[in-house]
Amino acid sequence: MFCNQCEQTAKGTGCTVVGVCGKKPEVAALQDLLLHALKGLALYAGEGNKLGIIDREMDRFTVGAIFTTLTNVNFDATRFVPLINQCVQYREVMKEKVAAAGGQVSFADPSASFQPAADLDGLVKQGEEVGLVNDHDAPADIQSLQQILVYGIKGISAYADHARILGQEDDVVYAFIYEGLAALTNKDLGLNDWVGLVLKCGEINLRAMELLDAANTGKFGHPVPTEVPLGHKAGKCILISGHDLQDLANLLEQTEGKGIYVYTHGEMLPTHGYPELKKYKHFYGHYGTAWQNQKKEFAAFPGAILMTTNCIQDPQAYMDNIFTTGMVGWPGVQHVQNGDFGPVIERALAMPGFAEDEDKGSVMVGFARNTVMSVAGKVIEAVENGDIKHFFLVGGCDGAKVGRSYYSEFVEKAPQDTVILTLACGKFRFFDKKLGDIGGIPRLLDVGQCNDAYSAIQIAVALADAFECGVNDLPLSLILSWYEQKAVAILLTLLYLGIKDIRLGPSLPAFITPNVLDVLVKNFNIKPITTPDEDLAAILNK
Ligand code: FSO
Ligand code: SF4
Repeated sequence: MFCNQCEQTAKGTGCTVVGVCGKKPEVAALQDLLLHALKGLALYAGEGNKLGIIDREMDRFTVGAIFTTLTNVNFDATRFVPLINQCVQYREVMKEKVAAAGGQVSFADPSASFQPAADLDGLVKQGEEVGLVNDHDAPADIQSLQQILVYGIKGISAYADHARILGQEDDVVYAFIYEGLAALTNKDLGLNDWVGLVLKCGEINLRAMELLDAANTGKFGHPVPTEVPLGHKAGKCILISGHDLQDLANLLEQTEGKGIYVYTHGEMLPTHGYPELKKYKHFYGHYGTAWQNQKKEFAAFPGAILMTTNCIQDPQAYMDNIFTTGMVGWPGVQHVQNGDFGPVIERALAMPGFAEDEDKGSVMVGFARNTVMSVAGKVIEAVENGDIKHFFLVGGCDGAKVGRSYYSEFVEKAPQDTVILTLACGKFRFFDKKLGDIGGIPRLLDVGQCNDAYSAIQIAVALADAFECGVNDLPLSLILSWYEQKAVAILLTLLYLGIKDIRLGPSLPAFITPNVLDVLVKNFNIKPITTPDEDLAAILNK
């Protein structure tokens, strides 16, 4: 196997024996094969698009299938078999439609005519042969850009899948996914073509994130400032993790009146701020911290656990209590489908629950774009009279690396006249710190999940408008932590928007070559994090 798609990749270069995440070589091979099959599908879908032939079911299948290949989503080899077969079926149907309309149906790339083996072992062997890298003969910099594109497309697909579940879709998003995947079969593209595709990936991701923002706020309302208890109530309980709001809504509806309290874990924390979710009295509080602490935290949870999206880890110690849904999978874990969480509820009722109430304080959520913009006047005044000197967006994913303590130290050391905006699971390093306020404006503002990066971008754009300057001219610095492929897509969006001076850590992606990095540094002044003291001094004394 070879996989280098996430930040914790082995030795900073690539997982080759088994994934640091727990991904087995068979699963890596099946994911590679699924992507191979999807490239073949994309060739015909791209032709179909040119002729106005759209197959919405195929589009939805495609983003969901890609979502299964993201880090920490699906570790269950058996789940890839139907996906690979369905992909080829969709390809053949599209091929027929394109042929009937007089379009091009002859492609030399092996992915266009790939036929899946009859069984799992055969598929694994096929996957080992196709591998991850598209064109071994291509120069290293082109391979690097191809990988950035694939990982960016994975991020877009995750957002597009979330958005389409709530009824928000756009042809341009699907069309780009096909365009990008099909491009990977083209050996004639030069460096500039690949740079163009990578930036277009950022542009399309902005649209995908906009759709998701519209989906979440349209269905559940704009988040409002909300105090979330970190303790618990005596009684039966369910813990929900991942990012999917519709799954949470279904769970809340199905648990109402059953004497079960629902708690969030990890990236589900910001959901407490949505009016249509917080209305449920039994939607009580937040339990635990970020994804990489789940083994310890889940093992101690006295109820059922539902994993809706990434990031799942090996659940051996609580196998009977955990359930997956959507694209998530782990061999042997019960998978519940179609929003029917009966088995999860049954398990929660059979488990002891919390014996007594415990107060562990609280945190505030709900500072997404609508809330922040509603106090824009106050914020602008505070900047103009010097009460707020600088904004930091300290956002991104968390992970297990020691170097990630940089982010908590950065927030602790940020001067009193600065405001910290945060999003995604990296916030758990400092989410419960009491940073106080500046004239009633909290110094720590939780914008939401990594899925809410659009909201943070909108806040920055609104501030730039108010100050009649560009985003790069604002007293705002982005201090980002990355882990997996959604973060790659967000980073590409920020580059597409021309955002400069981003500080990125805890380490730079293994799939970026020195030359590609050089282009990023020259054009966007992107830089690796150093130490909190050094970076704070450099930013504030500029
Ligand atoms: Fe974290 Fe995992 Fe949200 Fe990521 S839970 S690490 S970018 O998958 O999704 O922030
Ligand atoms: Fe390794 Fe990350 Fe790939 Fe898992 S997802 S196999 S940890 S690079």
